[in-house]
Amino acid sequence: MFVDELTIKAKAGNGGNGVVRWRREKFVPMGGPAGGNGGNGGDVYMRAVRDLGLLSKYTGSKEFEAENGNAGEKRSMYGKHGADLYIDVPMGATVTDIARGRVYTFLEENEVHKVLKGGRGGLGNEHFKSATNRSPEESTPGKSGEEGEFIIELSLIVDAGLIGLPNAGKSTMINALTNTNAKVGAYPFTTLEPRLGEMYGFVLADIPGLIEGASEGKGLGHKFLKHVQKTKMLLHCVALDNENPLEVYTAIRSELGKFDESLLEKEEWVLLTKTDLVSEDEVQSVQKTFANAGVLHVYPVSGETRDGVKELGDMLVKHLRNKIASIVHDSEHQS
Ligand SMILES: Nc1nc2c(ncn2[C@@H]2O[C@H](COP(=O)(O)OP(=O)(O)OP(=O)(O)O)[C@@H](O)[C@H]2O)c(=O)[nH]1
Ligand SMILES: [Mg+2]
Repeated sequence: MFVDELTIKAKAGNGGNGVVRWRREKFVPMGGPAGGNGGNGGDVYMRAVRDLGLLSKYTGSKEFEAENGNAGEKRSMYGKHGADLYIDVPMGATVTDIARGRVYTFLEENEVHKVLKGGRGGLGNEHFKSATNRSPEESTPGKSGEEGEFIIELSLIVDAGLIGLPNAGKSTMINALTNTNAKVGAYPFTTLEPRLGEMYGFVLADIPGLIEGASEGKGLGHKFLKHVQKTKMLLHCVALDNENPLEVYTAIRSELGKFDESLLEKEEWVLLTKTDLVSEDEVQSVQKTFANAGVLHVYPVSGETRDGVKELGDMLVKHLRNKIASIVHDSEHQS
């Protein structure tokens, strides 16, 4: 399951207590103060890692604690410091410390922010020794570590979203184009949650199948159309074993438009999938039908035999690179 928002609790370690101890020497009943200071509690850090699916792994364990410092010891020895804790968050995440109102962003791999400070260790009685007080009975307790609740959000910028009817071959296609391993099934709604794959640094999302009525909540559609809104472009899959591919295509377009008219403005490439199931003539005739309807970016592919997949991947990467270059160019000109 893809999780893009999660709330966790974390606590830095408490400082260890300072202690009251006395030097023990033969024939000296009270050899002076020798209680050590407590160790500091561990701090809590967050660290960005390259794992977009990371948040789903935290659903069982949402509470994190750094180690406490140990109490001071006899013979003036410090207690051991508690170990720091590193919580991994996916690269691209924004983390909000709810109570303190602080916001951290994690843009680079291995970027680290300290989010909670451990409590300082308390002072042992040796610390209070002075010319006027040679046998201090005083010590102080360790301070508590900071606690906090954090919202981790991953507002992913998906470069291209694969959409289409159930069984259109979307999962097969994301598997062929990226490093992911989406479940493929010969039945509708195999995919229940969006799934991400990476292709030369670009993020593709396999969106669960849409059906007529999706914009009103039929099937799984409604919930996932908001993910479609966030993508930079759409890869609209239409299987060639449909009786009338153009009709299928138009039906999905109409659902997109009903949900959000601006989705129709979003750049879209049509992938005519399952070319291996029909003749070459058939492929060409469907392409012609799309062209006549004014749909120009149409690419026939087979996820099964991988015919046309490499060419499609190369074109897509090149296109996305240009697209980003032009966005950067535009924003530089505006500022
Ligand atoms: N012959 C052939 N079969 C394909 C091809 N692509 C997918 N299939 C088959 O079509 C069925 C559906 O494929 P999926 O990739 O699961 O389709 P999907 O669009 O992800 O379906 P949902 O997740 O249910 O929306 C499976 O039985 C696949 O093996 C293809 O290029 N050729
Ligand atoms: Mg699927």
